[in-house]
Amino acid sequence: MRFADTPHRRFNPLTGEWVLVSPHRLQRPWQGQREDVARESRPAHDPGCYLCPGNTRAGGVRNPDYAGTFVFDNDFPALLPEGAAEQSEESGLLIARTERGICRVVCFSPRHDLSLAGLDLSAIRGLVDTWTDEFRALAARDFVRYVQIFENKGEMMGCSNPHPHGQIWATETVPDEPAREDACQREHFARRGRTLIGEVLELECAHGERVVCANHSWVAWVPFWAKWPFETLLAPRRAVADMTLLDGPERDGLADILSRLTRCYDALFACLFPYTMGFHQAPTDGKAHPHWHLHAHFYPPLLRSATVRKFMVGFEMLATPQRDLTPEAAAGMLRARL
Ligand code: H2U
Ligand code: ZN
Repeated sequence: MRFADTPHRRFNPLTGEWVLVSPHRLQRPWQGQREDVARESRPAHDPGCYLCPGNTRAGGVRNPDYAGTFVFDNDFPALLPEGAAEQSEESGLLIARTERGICRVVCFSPRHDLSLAGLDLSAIRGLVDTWTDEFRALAARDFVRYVQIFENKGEMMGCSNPHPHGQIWATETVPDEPAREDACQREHFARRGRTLIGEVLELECAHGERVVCANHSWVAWVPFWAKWPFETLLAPRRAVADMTLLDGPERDGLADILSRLTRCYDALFACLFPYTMGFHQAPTDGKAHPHWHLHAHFYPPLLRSATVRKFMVGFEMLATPQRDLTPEAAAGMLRARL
C-alpha cells in the first residue's frame, strides 16, 4: 500500500481502535510554518504562584523551601481515599459505583520559569525518582489498583499554572484506557510470549522512519497508529511492567529521552509546546503482569504552528479519529528539529 497518497485506516493494537489517515489532503509536504510567538518571560520565583517555594496554597498551607521536586496532596482532589462502598442500579441501565482515590500534585522544580525542556538532566533524573517513589507508595495502599502519572502542559491543554508540575491520580479501579491496553497486551503476550510494545519497538527501530530519538535504554517514536499530529510513544527497550523495575541506567535513559523529546517539541514551532503526557503502567492490584510493558504517551494538540491546533470534532468525535499528516512525515519533521 502506498501510505503517502492512499486514504487508509490504521489499527492500534494497544487499544483495538482504528484511525483514518487521509494523506492526499495535504497537497504538498509542509515544513511547519514558524511564527514569532512572543514568549512571555517569567520570573524564577513568582510570589503569586501557589506552587513556588515558600508560598501559601489554597487552604493556607505554606510550601516548604524545596530545592528539587515537591509533592503534596491536591487541595481540590477529584477523588477521596475514604468512604463506604455503595452502588446503585436501575433496570441494569443507570449504574453508579462509589470510587475512592488519592490525588497528588508534583512540582518538577522550584524554578517558576522552567519547563521539562529547560531542566537539566540531573533535575529530570530527580523527577524520575520522585515519580517512582510516588508510584511505589501509592501502589502499596491496599485499595489502590491503578496509578496514573501525568502532566498537562500549556493553557491550550487547560493547565492552570505555568510553574512546571504534573499530577498523579491513584484509583480504586483500573480506568478505561489502561484497561483496554491491559486486555490487548495480555492477549498479545498469551499468543506470542513477548510484550506487544517490545515487538512494536523492535519493528520501529528496524524501519527507523517513525523513530524520533533513542538512547541505550529508551526509544521515542510516532506510533504507526497515532491520532494526534505529533503524538509520540516512549518505551524502554527492556520490558518492565512499571517504573519501580527500571534499573539506574534505564532511569538515566528515561531522563535523557524526556529532555531530548521535549526540547525537540519546543523547537518544532518555536514555542512552549503544549501537550498532555503520562505513563501507562501495570495495574497495582497485586497480581502478576508479565504482559505489561511500561510506556509514556505524549499527546500534543498542535497541527501546523504554535497557534493552529487539531480539533477532534465532527467525524472524529462521532466516528473515528482522522489525520492528514502521516506519522512518517510527522516523525521526519520532529527529527529535523533535534
Ligand atoms: P493543573 O494546572 O494541571 O490543573 O494542576 C494544578 C492542580 O493544583 C489542580 O489540580 C491543584 C489544583 O486542584 N491546586 C492545589 O492543590 N492547591 C492550590 O492552592 C491551587 C491548585
Ligand atoms: Zn511558581
